[in-house]
Amino acid sequence: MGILTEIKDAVVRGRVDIKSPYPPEMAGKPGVVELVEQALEEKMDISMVLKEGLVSGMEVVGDKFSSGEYFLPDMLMSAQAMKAGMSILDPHLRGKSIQKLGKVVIGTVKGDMHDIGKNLVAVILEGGGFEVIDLGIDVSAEAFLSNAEEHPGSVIGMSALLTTTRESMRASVELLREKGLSNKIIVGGAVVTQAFADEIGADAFTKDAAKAVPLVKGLLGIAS
Ligand code: B1M
Repeated sequence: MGILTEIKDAVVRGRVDIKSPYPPEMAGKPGVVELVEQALEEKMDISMVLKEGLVSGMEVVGDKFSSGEYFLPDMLMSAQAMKAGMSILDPHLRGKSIQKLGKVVIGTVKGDMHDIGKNLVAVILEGGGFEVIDLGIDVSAEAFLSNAEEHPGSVIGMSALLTTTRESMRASVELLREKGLSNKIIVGGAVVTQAFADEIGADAFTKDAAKAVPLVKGLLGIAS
């Protein structure tokens, strides 16, 4: 098995590290932490480790949850494994950019606790040279509004993973528009599409975290 497949498998099985007691049948075997470290030592491409290892593992977890094979605790264990892997990649994704290109205020919308994709977008934007203010999860429309007011000229980023919380995203965009704020808005997350982004009046959408940097540059009129 190649290292990327091993990382993917460890995410699917929720194996965080070699010391973890979970899953019991993998006792003593490396987890995401050791495997990602090994991939970095082998100078593997970071975006491949991210996409073909970690993110691809989470896709399998989603499918297993949809089909009833996995339950909430399984998803949680996999999320922990994914986060452990992300924390190792984090400094490599952030890069060493010193000069800030602009400010992005980002959060997962009200009612939604999913933060892995949002965190990824935040880290990649920081790596791309932006100052990122992360409001966390379950962010109300009012909180997006007050932050947009506090940081004029910032781009507002919203993430939603649930069909139900797409409506919170709509409400947040509507509130900013109603109050006449000129901040540009970028949206994303598994349930968001370009059509939905257009429908609610967002300025940009991407399903690929890596595309957030050129998109935000475009919104701020910065040449790529
Ligand atoms: Co949940 N969950 N979950 N979950 N979960 C999904 C989203 C689901 C699709 C699973 C499924 O049924 N197949 C489903 C939603 C169905 C729907 O509404 N259409 C679901 C459900 C139902 C639920 C609960 C309701 C389950 C329950 O309680 N019965 C519950 C809801 C809790 C809540 O939020 N109120 C719940 C809970 C959880 C956990 C807590 C266990 C855990 C989250 C842990 C955490 O985030 N800290 C979890 C997980 C892990 C998932 C899956 C398996 C993985 C999500 C993930 O992290 N993906 C997910 C299935 C799936 O998506 N395949 C699922 C990896 C991540 C990198 O991708 O976030 O899409 P993603 O981000 C991408 C892009 O979308 C984009 O960039 C990223 C990478 O390129 N992107 C942006 C994201 N945000 C962006 C913002 C941008 C731009 C791009 O600009 C600002």
